[in-house]
Amino acid sequence: MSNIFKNIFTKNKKLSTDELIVKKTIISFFFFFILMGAGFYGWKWLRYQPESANGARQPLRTVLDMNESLFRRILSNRHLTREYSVEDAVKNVRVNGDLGLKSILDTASWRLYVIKKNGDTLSLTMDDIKKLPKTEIVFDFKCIEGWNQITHWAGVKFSDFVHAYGLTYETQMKYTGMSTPDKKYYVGIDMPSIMHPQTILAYEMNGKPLPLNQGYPLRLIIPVKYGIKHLKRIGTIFFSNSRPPDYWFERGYDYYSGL
Ligand SMILES: Nc1nc2c(c(=O)[nH]1)N[C@H]1C(S)=C(S)[C@@H](COP(=O)(O)O)O[C@H]1N2
Ligand SMILES: [Mo]
Repeated sequence: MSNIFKNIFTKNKKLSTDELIVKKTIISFFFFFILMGAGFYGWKWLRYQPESANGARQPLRTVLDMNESLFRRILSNRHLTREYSVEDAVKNVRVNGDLGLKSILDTASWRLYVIKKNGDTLSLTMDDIKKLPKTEIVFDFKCIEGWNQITHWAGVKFSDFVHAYGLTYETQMKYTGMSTPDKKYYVGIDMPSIMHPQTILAYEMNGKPLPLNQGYPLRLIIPVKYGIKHLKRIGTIFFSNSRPPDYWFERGYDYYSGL
């Protein structure tokens, strides 16, 4: 036995099949234990790292942020989401979250409030929004929970909206924030994504006004993002250079949530 050990680790020695098997087994075990140890100590190390603002361990958050900046560079404004034809759109559109939709909506007094940088607030009715050019989009809506469906929406391009209402200065900032009228659901979106040519303030689904549970009277449709960012029942819009609060980010999801 001791001879085998001596032989297999002697340099340039021709080994028998049995000796080769023993040698490979020893080497495999050696690396197996090293990696086990590395995994275990790595995991222990991670557990003692500080938490980032939203509860993820800082090293993990750093990697997520690196991914975000990488994808922002790759998926620039010119990158378009695939569009489908209207016949491809599903008729029974799934209803997912209802955060911020549980309070009763007073449709007559609903306004879209847009907070400007100089402190003024625009107060817009649906008619103000509907008089802008109407765009349609049919795309594959994706939820991070793992489902997707091809859906058909119509409304006003966000980029058309901000220019029509003199919000050009605001769009020089880094982020747009949005919330439901009761402030129970809110999202923050990076400016390149909200200004993307396929991002719309939608008021129709399948050619009809949005149903209440799908965000009547106005919701965000932002095909470059996962479903969590498509805020239903918009109440207020504002702009900021720091990240606006984001409901799911506060619960550990990726702030960018880009596709
Ligand atoms: N106000 C509000 N908007 C919301 C949500 C919510 O809970 N409340 N859920 C989001 C999530 S997670 C998804 S997947 C989509 C679902 O849109 P749908 O219900 O029209 O399918 O809405 C998003 N917008
Ligand atoms: Mo979702």
